[in-house]
Amino acid sequence: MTGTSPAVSPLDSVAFRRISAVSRHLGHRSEMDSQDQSLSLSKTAGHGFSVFESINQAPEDPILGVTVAYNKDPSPVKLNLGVGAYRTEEGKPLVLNVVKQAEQLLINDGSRVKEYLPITGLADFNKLSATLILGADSPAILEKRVATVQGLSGTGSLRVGAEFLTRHYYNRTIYIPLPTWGNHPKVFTIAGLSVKTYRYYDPATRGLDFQGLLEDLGLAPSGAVVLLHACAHNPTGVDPTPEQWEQIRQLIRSKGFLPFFDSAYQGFASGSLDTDAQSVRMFVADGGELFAAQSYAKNMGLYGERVGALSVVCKSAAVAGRVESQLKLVIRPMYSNPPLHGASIVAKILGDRNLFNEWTVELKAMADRIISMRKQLYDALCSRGTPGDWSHIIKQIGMFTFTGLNTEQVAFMTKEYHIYMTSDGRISMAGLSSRTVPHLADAIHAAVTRFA
Ligand code: KET
Repeated sequence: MTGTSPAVSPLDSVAFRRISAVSRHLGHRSEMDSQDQSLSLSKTAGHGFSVFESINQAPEDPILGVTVAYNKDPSPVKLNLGVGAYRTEEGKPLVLNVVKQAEQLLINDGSRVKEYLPITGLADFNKLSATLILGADSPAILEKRVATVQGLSGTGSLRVGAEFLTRHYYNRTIYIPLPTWGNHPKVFTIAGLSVKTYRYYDPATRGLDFQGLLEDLGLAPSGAVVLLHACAHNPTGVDPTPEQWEQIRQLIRSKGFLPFFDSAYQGFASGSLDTDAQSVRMFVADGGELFAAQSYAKNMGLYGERVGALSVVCKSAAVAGRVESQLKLVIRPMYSNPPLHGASIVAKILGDRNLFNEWTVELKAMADRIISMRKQLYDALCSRGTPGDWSHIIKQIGMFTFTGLNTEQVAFMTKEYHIYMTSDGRISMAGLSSRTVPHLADAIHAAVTRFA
């Protein structure tokens, strides 16, 4: 009770203090006599006045907001090529057969309970995840110098890694490619890192700006953290060649940078889990340290299960042990410990030779379908005589094509053709099917000829 007025309840007075603080922060309100404001608050309490009255409407997320807009569109021909989520030839979400089998095995196992996992997650899952990305014969694993914790898919793993770096690493600047996945700068900034960019994509060649990359990283202060997409760079679909990776590795090591790999598409780029992990493994082979965030959203289709991992490759087992102890202090106040179900599915699949082999076949089929969509879209544009060179559609790799379409063309395609994609012209090839390719090709043709 403030005691200023008998009409003001304790709740009102708390609410008043919060509103005043927020208002001062936002600079929204003019100074008002506090007693008057308490009284006016008490009058309106229970009649629709919210303590959040002055809050602004936030914009939709640039990627997930595309799905929100798509869902509102009643058109029968609408097509969602926004979010990177795999669809079948029939345009339906896919639950992998191995995932169904693993879930059945889990259900049939009467000994399973729903106890909390440790802060670091499911131990088997962590071991198997490190092996998946680093390779079974990785010296770092054999020497026990990898600290792995289960994370909330790729995003959560990146976030935990970033928070750890803010607390324990001397250089709090992270260099991210330009462009990159739209959530990267947000995740790293909110974790307390300072975000800078390095050139990555050259719109003129629709390929890697390798010279720009080397120049920008060459000028970065030693010790900086450098974010690298392990494969299938999002949104560009442009990856360095193995020779270019080797040059990047030499530069990173010579300047004492700390590489932080984001591996959200292992198996999706080439169809091979090992090929898509080569970049990471090169950096482990030189004995240096690194971070790697893994996601099972795409390669196992476990999007909504939120299952991923963060591995920190260290110089020694002793350091890895201490790093793990500190990762626990990051995780505990954030979400306490990770969810059980998704990690149990992954551990079943990775830990069983037959399920693992079946998974690689299903994964390859998804990757191949995407590659065939690239060919079909490319052919469809060629046969329409659509102005421009569209060969980047078949050269780019992974889930996305970075079409080169501009914001105006994208808006036109959404309005006139009900095709939904991110405003930077990225399309998810995994959302296409043989049935929908002609519709997309018509739309691109119309957009390109109308807005040259
Ligand atoms: N890294 C990259 C490069 C990435 O593209 C995504 C997801 C993630 C991490 C995180 O995924 P998670 O579901 O947290 O494991 N990208 C797609 C979905 C999204 O934006 O959330 C996308 O770009 O469409």
